[in-house]
Amino acid sequence: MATKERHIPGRRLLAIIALFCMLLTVITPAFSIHAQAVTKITVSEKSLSLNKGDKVTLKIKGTTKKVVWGSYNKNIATVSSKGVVKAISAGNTTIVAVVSGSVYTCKVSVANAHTWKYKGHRYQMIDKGLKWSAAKKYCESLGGHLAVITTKGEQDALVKALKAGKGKRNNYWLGAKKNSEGKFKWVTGEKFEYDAFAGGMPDKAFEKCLMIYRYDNPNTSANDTWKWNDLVNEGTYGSESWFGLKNFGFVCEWE
Ligand SMILES: [Ca+2]
Ligand SMILES: [Ca+2]
Repeated sequence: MATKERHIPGRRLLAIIALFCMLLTVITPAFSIHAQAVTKITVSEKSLSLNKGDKVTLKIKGTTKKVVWGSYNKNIATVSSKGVVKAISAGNTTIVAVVSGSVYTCKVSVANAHTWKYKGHRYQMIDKGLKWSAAKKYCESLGGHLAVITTKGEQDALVKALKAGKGKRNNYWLGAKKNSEGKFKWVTGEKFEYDAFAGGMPDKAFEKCLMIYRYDNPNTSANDTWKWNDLVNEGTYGSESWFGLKNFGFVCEWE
């Protein structure tokens, strides 16, 4: 009696599982069709602003189908079969991805990178108005770090680039920040011994980040051209129009 009672729920369970499986078989294709109909296919970036030599990987979202990549102008930027865009020379082009006969696009603008080399290291000035902390991450995302200027020779190479440069910003971030004791530390851990501070700088405990002036700031009595200054992470000094992120760029360095 007890055995029978155990068997009956067992069979019912099997029957329910079987029915469920049958239902799944019927329902699943319907769901797939529905999913395909509503999933929008997109390119991971609608537009890219690159410097000559930059490489960025584009991805197609919303499909697992074969993607064929192409570039309207391969003299400006090329794209590999895996969606790796390489900036070749200054200008504008469009990268296209063809999926099942439909075309998806990403507009690419390439600028002449302002790069230079010194003792085997590569440097680049980037005219993007980022906070110091974001600029630090940006250089790291490119496999480098904010520039760490530890000798007069390295500073002279930077000054030469600023003199000759196409960079248009008043101020550029460098890779040092004050620690809890108010002492500047380079992001690479190199010793902070050499410096090229403007007269009277560093001057404020709350200004934790290091920048270099591209031109003389007319609001200070010292000649600041190509000299260093401590400033807040946000790149501002009160409401002084000399500062603010729109007047900032930064310098990346690669070992
Ligand atoms: Ca360095
Ligand atoms: Ca300062």
